[in-house]
Amino acid sequence: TYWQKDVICDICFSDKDYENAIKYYSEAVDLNPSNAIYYSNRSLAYLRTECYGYALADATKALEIDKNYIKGYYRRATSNMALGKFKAALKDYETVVRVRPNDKDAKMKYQECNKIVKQKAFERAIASDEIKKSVVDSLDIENMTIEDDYVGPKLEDGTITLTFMKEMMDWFKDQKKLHRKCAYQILVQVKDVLSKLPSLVEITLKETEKITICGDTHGQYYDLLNIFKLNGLPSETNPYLFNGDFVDRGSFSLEVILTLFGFKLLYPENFHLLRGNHETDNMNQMYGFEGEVKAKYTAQMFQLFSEVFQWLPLAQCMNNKVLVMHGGLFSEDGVTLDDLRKIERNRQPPDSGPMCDLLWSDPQPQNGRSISKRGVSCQFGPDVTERFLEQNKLDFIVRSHEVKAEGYEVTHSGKCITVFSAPNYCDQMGNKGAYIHLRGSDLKPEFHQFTAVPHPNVKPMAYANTLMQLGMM
Ligand SMILES: *[C@@H]1O[C@H](CO)[C@@H](O)[C@H](O)[C@H]1NC(C)=O
Ligand SMILES: *[C@@H]1O[C@H](CO)[C@@H](O)[C@H](O)[C@H]1NC(C)=O
Ligand SMILES: [Mn+2]
Repeated sequence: TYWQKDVICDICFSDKDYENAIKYYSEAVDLNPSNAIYYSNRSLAYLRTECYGYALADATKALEIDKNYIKGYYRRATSNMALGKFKAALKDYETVVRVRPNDKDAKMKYQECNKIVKQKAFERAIASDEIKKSVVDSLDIENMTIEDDYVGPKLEDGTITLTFMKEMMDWFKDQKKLHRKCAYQILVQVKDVLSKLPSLVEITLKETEKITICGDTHGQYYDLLNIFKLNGLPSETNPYLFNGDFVDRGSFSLEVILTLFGFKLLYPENFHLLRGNHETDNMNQMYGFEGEVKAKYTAQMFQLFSEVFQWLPLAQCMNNKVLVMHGGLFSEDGVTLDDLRKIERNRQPPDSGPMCDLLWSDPQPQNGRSISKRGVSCQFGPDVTERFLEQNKLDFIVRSHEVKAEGYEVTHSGKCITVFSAPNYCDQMGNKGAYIHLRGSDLKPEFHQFTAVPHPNVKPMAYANTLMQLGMM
């Protein structure tokens, strides 16, 4: 009965078992397709599992059934916010304020969203005014003084050393702040290094060499340290590839990204970073990284991060056989490695096309392509993967972007591998993390799993936009 389903679904939500909640609400929707609450509640479960496209569709459906259902407007607004469609979100908050003029909460949400819409309009206005100047040109790093009472790590002659990296990691572990001069030194140098890389990085692993591929880390600094503890610190003989989504959600994103950038500078040839969909302005504004940088440093430093992120490469190919990217394959057949080499990546990702797909798409079990559950890019089936690999003479792809219970998943007959390295994602998904070893001798993926370690008491999303916090949806 429906009653039983309601009970089951309440349990699902309290256990944060969103996948099951979605399953049961889907059954409820099939049995009774005219109940707005089922759609609206499933919309929330989709929001929590980052399926913003589906969340938007369900909220819209709930409002079609009952246009006076206030929660439906909130859910649709949150979905649109998550998709970076701020004007559409504002319209829904407007409706709620109109219907409930005395609701303080509604008014607050409306104002928050309105602030973002105005800010975006302002940014667009100045962007078209003149070619945007780099923050680097307005910095006077040489002249920044380090106060005598700062006893943390410093660069020697502006150079990163292994000693500096070890000191910085310990310093961060104790929740201390790196001096802003050092942070700027790292950012300016890493921008220079990244901007010289191609959009598709191509490397060769020798017979005896092995690389470790990690997926999303999402500001989980203590879990990143745990990866280094389990798998060894990066070095010339212990190369790593981190496959995007370093920041947002976890509240130690600055610590994660400065550590990764530091290693990139220390071992430019043996430490690799690819861009994820969260190394972008829209995501950083909603999911915490912008807020975190502003809280710990300044808005100007966030601007520089944004510039650096635009230079992160988009894909990496190993021994001409294994292709790694954050999201996945393409909305159309026929994309070649040469097309990837030619992508002008120094920008915020467009709404469609190969650059968008590399950062956003997901695999699906059935053949063909479908509309993305996220509302951006597409989902691609095993046949799509097969054709792409064949055309480009590749063996398989490795991607990240989706939380997996075991930390990794092998799909498309072994030709599409997902790896995710943020265990117990957002402190609530209960998943394992994983990383992959790939050896030059056979290029066979070897999976290593790990579980979450404790972190200081700062909750995930602590710096996120208030409209994205649970309870605000
Ligand atoms: C919908 O979710 C709310 C919590 O947001 C819960 O109280 C309610 O029981 C759910 N309704 C149904 C029909 O599942
Ligand atoms: C440092 O600042 C002083 C005073 O603003 C200026 O005169 C000097 O040129 C600056 N030095 C450098 C290296 O930019
Ligand atoms: Mn992602």
